Amino acid sequence: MIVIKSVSAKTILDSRKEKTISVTIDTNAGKFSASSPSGKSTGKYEAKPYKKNADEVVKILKKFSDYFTEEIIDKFDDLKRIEDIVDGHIGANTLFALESAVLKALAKEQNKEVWELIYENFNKEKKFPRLVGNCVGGGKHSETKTKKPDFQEFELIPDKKTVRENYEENKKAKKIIKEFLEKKDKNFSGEKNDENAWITSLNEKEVFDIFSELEIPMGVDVASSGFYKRKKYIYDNPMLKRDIEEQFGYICNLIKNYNLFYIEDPFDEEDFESHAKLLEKFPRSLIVGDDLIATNAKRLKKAIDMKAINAIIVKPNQCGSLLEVKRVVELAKVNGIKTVFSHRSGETDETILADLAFGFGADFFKSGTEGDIRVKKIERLIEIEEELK
Ligand code: 2PG
Ligand code: MG
Repeated sequence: MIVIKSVSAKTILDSRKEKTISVTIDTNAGKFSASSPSGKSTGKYEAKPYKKNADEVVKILKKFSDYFTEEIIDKFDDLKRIEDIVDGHIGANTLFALESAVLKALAKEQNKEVWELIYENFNKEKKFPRLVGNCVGGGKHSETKTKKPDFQEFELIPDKKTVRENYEENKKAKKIIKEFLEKKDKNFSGEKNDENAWITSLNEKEVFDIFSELEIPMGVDVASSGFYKRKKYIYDNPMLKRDIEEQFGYICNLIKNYNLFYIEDPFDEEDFESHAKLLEKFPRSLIVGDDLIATNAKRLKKAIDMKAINAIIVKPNQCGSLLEVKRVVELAKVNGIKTVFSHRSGETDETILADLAFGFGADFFKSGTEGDIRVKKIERLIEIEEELK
């Protein structure tokens, strides 16, 4: 059992050089730290990352430091005690970092790995998630003076037996895609975006054409709320506007023509109806809700009732609370909704996402294929995999 003696926080820089938060707790089992990532294409329904801002939260948490000393934490669900104390005072990023640090302490004290605090009710069979690897990027994650795809992420989703093999496959494929881009994109400079995906001036169809050469199941994060304004999807490459129906038709054509396996946020975050229409038409593809659901059990319930999606992105810092993550995963599992645990575009070297994904029995794990902080998370999954062999 864990007793928290004190809590402190500091700001650190994420991979985009923006401020985020790192929390350290001092316990009877030692000191433990964890940090939180942050998103750029954030959904409207995400919980606020901070009460005001990261610096402010450092001060607030200091005030709370002594409040935790009475609480005894013995199991995952005891995170409730933490939430009861800080609820409404610190924001989602800080809560996620704090709860992550608590889980690390608890695992250590019980001589377990973090995933072992969770898996019994969720992943008894110890299955590993399949990697969703961001290979080419556009949208809000790619800074460029030339054109770029309006869609945010083009993913490769290999289906080999192990995480290691899928990771190797993604790395190899990313190099091959680079060669294609060098040939087909006269503006290609070899630069990478926020998530270490290739920056290109091609549009989404041209990227899919290239991907089709590889015969690896492919996916896309349209992140369409980012370019939906006044009832129109505003495209830049080429410049045109699509109304809701035209967007629906366009997405259907892409799924058909390119045999897309995975489609995230194809429609605005308010538009459950279009998602439902799409799922009805393509029940064998994964229609994935990210901004649409924002790791929120209530919104997931609505999506289930409306048959709007068959897969959901789980980003713990979208809601902050790991108990909410648990509720979301429970609801998803009971209703046959696949779960995709996901990194954020602004990341830190924190790897607890891998433990959470494995513990909760995630079906997929979305992360970049390159860049230390992204690779670290995949390596943590591989470590768990190889330790269990
Ligand atoms: C997404 C994510 C991660 P962000 O939209 O799925 O790839 O981006 O962290 O910027 O919300
Ligand atoms: Mg997304």
